[in-house]
Amino acid sequence: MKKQKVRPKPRFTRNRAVAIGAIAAVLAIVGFFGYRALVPTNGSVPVLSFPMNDFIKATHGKSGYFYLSQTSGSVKGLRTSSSNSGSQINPNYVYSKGELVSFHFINEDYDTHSQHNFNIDEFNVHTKDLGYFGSETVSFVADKTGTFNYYCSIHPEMKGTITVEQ
Ligand SMILES: [Cu+2]
Repeated sequence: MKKQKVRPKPRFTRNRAVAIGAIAAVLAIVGFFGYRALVPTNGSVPVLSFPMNDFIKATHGKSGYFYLSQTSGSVKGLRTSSSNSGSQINPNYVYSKGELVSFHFINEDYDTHSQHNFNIDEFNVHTKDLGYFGSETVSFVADKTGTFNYYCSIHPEMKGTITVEQ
């Protein structure tokens, strides 16, 4: 009788590799942004899912103070009337209900070095007043539908909307 060779069970299954990758990604986020970045501002426990990441900066130009989206290429979280990519002034964001959203906010107001902050009242999002080149990450769960304002409490002209769709 021919002896059948028993194939050893592979140690690294695809599923295991994916799980290890996911854990590594979470640890990388914690390492980079800190534990607080995983706790949504409108919750108390960390949410271990991949957030929609939006990068937004506060700056100043000829037209005054404004927010500028930092988006290269197409980002699902950023859908505006004009286009889907590039930097946009006071952009209007659109999300799906239930999404975890992370805003990475940075003060790049080279002109005036004024302080800036980033707020969305309905989701309890309030950054500190950040000085020049200060940055803060805030995460929230888009758990209610509607259109909400984000704004800088120091400069009334710095404002845009966040729409959460069903
Ligand atoms: Cu401001």
